[in-house]
Amino acid sequence: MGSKNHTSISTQKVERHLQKENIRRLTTLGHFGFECLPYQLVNKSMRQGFSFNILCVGETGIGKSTLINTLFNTNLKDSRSSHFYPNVGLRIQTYDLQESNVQLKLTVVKTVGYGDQINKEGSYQPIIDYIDAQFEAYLQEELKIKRSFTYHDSRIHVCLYFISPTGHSLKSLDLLTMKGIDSKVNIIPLIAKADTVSKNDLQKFKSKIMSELISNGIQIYQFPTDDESIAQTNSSMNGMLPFAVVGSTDEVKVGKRMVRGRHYPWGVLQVENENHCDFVKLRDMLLCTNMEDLKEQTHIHHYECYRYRTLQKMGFTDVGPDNQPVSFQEIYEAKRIQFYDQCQREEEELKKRFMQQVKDRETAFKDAEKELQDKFEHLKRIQQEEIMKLEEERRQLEEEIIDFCKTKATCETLQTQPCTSIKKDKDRKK
Ligand SMILES: Nc1nc2c(ncn2[C@@H]2O[C@H](COP(=O)(O)OP(=O)(O)OP(=O)(O)O)[C@@H](O)[C@H]2O)c(=O)[nH]1
Ligand SMILES: [Mg+2]
Repeated sequence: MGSKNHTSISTQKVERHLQKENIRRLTTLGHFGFECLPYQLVNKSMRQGFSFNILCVGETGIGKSTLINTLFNTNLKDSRSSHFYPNVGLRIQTYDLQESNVQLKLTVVKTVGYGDQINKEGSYQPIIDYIDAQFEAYLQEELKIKRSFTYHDSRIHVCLYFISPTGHSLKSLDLLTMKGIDSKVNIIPLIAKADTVSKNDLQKFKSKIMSELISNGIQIYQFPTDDESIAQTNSSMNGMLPFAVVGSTDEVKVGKRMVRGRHYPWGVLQVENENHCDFVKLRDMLLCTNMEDLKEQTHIHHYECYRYRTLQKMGFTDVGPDNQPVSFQEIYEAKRIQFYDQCQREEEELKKRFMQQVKDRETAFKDAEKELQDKFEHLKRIQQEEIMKLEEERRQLEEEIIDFCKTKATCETLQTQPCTSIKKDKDRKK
């Protein structure tokens, strides 16, 4: 009954749309062949293969590699990370997987050293930078004149965020990172190593996490509910987030069967048993039901936001100041003129500044020259005065010498005169 109602509402919507667009609906008679279009698409996709890019964010040793191995039931050979990296890094690995005759190019990006630093400020920056770099690479490819049709799209389709099984609450780093990336990537939060939390605690922990995410305004990925066939499953799965997962590739014997699980002294935790953990739910949601939606959301939502912001920053817009549509060419022309004007203005400004600098230097040189000249004149004056003084002293000395000589001569004359008169007197007495 509900489904009938839904169909009639969508038919009404389509009718209204057709009327608005002035399109006539015709019922075709006979076979044309375009009913096979979906099969053509399926065949083409099968030939081309699929690609999926997962980002795993979580502390060192939280179980990222084990979970990815469990998801794809393979050993994707990954070395363990050290706890002593000074910064957070990323390890990127790409694999070609095949299931039946479907090829999947899987890229797994994992954090390295996440949460190990004492100062965790900016720990999420390398993650944001990586996501943005993939968007930028895609945008650059899109803007190329000669585009590559074999371009490998490396945009991140989903971020599996591994939460520590503290049973308590989210760490500030979890909140900061998720807040930083929630507008760039579809986040699916996971409680890692959920086998370490009891069933009761797990429920409380899940509710606590969700309420913390909501109160901090963090947007996580919601499984879509617009497709009737999966709406019910998806909406019930939305209510079970964050998924409590356990990873293991070990085969354990349960009864007569070998299952993947973790063997404990008190029993076996079966990874694929929905009563034991949410692993199967995650795998179904991620790989079976919503992989295409995750990719679509990445393209039409997250990438679109990045593209919009980047092109707007570059000055591109769809409408002019008068709210009329403008073409790419018009914007390019306007930008070119604007750029040319700006160059001219900057050149003028540069010239002016240069001239002013030259003038300033000239004035400074002139001032320095004048100062030097004044100093020189002053020294010259002092020297001349010194010379005149010396000349005067010399003249005085010479006069003194002359006076002295005169005095000396007079003295000598006086000395010789008495002697001669005494001698004359003596001669006379004789
Ligand atoms: N109890 C429990 N242990 C797990 C689980 N998943 C992984 N482990 C164990 O945790 C240890 C680390 O697991 P990894 O998968 O290497 O962790 P990782 O996050 O990839 O570690 P790095 O890449 O070194 O950062 C291993 O000993 C795993 O066996 C889990 O769900 N439950
Ligand atoms: Mg690992």
